[in-house]
Amino acid sequence: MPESNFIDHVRIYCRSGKGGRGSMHLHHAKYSYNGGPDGGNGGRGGHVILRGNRNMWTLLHLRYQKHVMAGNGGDGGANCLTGRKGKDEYIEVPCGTVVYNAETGKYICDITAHGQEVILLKGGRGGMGNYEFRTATNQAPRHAQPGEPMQEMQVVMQLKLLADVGLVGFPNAGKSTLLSSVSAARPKIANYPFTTLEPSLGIVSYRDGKSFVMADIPGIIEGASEGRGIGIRFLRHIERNSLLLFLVSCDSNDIRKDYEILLGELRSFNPELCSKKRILAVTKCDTIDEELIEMLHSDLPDDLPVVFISSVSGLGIMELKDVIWNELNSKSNKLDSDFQEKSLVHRDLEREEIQVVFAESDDDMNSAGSDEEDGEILYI
Ligand SMILES: Nc1nc2c(ncn2[C@@H]2O[C@H](COP(=O)(O)OP(=O)(O)OP(=O)(O)O)[C@@H](O)[C@H]2O)c(=O)[nH]1
Ligand SMILES: [Mg+2]
Repeated sequence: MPESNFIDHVRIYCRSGKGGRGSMHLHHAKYSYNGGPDGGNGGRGGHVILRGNRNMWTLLHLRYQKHVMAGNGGDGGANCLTGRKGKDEYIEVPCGTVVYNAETGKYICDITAHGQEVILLKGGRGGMGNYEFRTATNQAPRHAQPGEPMQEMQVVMQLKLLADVGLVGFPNAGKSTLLSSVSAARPKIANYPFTTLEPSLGIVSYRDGKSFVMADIPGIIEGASEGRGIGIRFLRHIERNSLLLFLVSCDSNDIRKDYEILLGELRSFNPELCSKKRILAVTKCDTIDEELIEMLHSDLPDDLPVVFISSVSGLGIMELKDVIWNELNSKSNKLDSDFQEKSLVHRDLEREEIQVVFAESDDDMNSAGSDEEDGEILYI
């Protein structure tokens, strides 16, 4: 099998730059013998910054990048010269990337929007030169500060695709066929299990130019949570979807039982997945007649809407889109506006674990050696 281009998990060592030393210097010139202190401040070390990029879909570009190291700040100089600022390092990541500390497993941050920037590791502040320490009673201070040290961390980045609807079903249920019939996505389709080995996204257009995003993931089988099949690793890509579309083929012996097996596997991966809105689609209905469809109606799960569809003949596809759209926009599926402003994701993430402070109110960055750009940079 050729190596896949879909990379959704990378581990990188990151290090910010250390702050430059403040200078201890006393001015000395031909006609100004005791010219006083003039040691400049050290420059701040470079930050390691994460930046969301909507043109990226995987973490492939980081696959072979094992280290990201920002530049060190320059030392201060005589004549009150401030040291140069260390070069910031930007790590571009696709929207939907979650970052964890690799050693502790602690959640660090979540990049959800294009252009969103989060300082992963702050560069050390530059030390103050002796010019800053002059006072009326100490006119020639002979000390200056060293720069702050660098910070380092091993981080794990995981991509969780951002889609509205996630497809869940056994292998061969017709997930990829549905995605390719309702969107321009062209996932591989074939009549054998595990055709799909990596997730793909498609934009489904709906009435009046509206659209939503659908994610196709590899099929899961009974026991997937114990590692059977290709396991449930890919289920994290539907963690952010606000709606789950279960697909069960109409030739199944027991549609209700199949649905319950799928639900059970989801539950053992993450019980919260079961709190999402669900829809069941019975697929491949072009292969059975209307009488059989009527018969199947009698034994269906009753806690969710059920639609009979065929991606080949188009049967029930419009009805399915209507049901999806209504569920996506139903009141119970909306997050409060306060949360939506901050994030694109649909479901709560362990947000309480991160502390974010906006640059404007960040006083501790106003000390020597720091010259921050304006903008909405988040500090963690
Ligand atoms: N007759 C008919 N065949 C279908 C329909 N949908 C899918 N199929 C066939 O079912 C087979 C499996 O379809 P896929 O879309 O690859 O199934 P999948 O769920 O993506 O399977 P995996 O990727 O292996 O998990 C293919 O041979 C499709 O042609 C349908 O609506 N009608
Ligand atoms: Mg498939």
